[in-house]
Amino acid sequence: MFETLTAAPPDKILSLSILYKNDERPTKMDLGVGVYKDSQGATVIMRAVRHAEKRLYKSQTTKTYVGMAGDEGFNKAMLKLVFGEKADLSRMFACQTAGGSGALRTIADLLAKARPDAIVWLSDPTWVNHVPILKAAGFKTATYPYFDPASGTVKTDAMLAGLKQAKAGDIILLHGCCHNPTGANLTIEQWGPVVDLLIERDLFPFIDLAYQGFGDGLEEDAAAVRLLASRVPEMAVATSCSKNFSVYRDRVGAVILMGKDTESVKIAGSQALATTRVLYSMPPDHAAAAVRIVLEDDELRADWKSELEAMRLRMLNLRKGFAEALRRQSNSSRFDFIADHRGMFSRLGLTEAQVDRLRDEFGIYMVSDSRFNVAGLREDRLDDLARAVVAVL
Ligand code: PLP
Ligand code: TYF
Repeated sequence: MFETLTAAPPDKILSLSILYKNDERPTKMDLGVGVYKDSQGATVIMRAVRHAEKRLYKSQTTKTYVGMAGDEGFNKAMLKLVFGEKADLSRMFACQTAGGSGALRTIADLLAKARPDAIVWLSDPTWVNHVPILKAAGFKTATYPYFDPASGTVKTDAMLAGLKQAKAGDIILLHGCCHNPTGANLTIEQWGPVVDLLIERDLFPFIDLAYQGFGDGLEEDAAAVRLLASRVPEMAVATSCSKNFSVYRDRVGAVILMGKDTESVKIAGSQALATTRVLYSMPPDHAAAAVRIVLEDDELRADWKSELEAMRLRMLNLRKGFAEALRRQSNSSRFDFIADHRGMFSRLGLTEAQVDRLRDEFGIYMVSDSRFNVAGLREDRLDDLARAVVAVL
């Protein structure tokens, strides 16, 4: 049986962590995998989540199955987090999934049942797992222009022109905020024409929202999704709690569907659950229950928000500090875009050979496309890093 197989290529982001771990240089720097780290380099459990876990430990009396859609309190809380406290949820469906990745795959499978011949359009570039997930669901994919490396911004005109190549009924995957890997995002004003085009051309929005709260703030990062919800007839959103609740390994996210009416979204939701049933039957409970406890409790929610805001502001400061260090070391404004970007990542615009040199000569680890994790930067080593970058230019 197994002799028919050849080894799968390694995940190019996750495999960096292994290389980093095996590097014995004390000055090494891990700017690879997208995990938030504090100034000590630690990925701590958030205070409110810790509290909620203790509460859960004391109050939970059974580990029996929760249900197909997971924790319904969690699902409702996620809808409110994404669409706002006062949102009309009558055309919405949500179910808990195993991480944002589980949500992406569930939505992909659901859309493949609904419209198997559609093409899914992805930003150029996009997150490494988008194409494999969509291909696994049976979709053909195509790309629309997105990032302009010369200016570090979104090429909005080219993006709109590219999207015009899509046919009615095609699916457009968009990053709701904090674009991975580029860090370049549409302003809310720039979203307007994109939404107009989706409506005019009958294109289906599929939003990946993995970093709500890491960009401009919890509400601000949901602005594009909320704009879409106010205008398009239908859409799907894959959300993740991995980053904003720091519960990576516990695997919590949600599928959110918005339908034309209550009845159609109910049907679509039942098909989403039929999809998860054949994938893993039911989602894991623990951290979803903890997230629900945090979001339902005024005090814990406030504490979670303030810790998340501190994380966001730390990343913003690191962006400014790193852009300034690069300005000092390179005597140029070439890297100023880093301070304007949002979320966990930006790309330095280095070649693969230059990224290899940073790793081999300086012990600095980043993805081969020169994407670095902002949260992996150390305040006290920004100039060291900038010097190394300039040395390989
Ligand atoms: N989408 C994007 C753009 C991501 O960067 C990630 C990464 O963590 C995910 C989705 C899914 O993450 P997870 O499955 O860990 O929730
Ligand atoms: O892009 C990142 O670094 C995060 C983490 O297969 C990640 O999204 C990376 C690769 C992967 C799963 C998660």
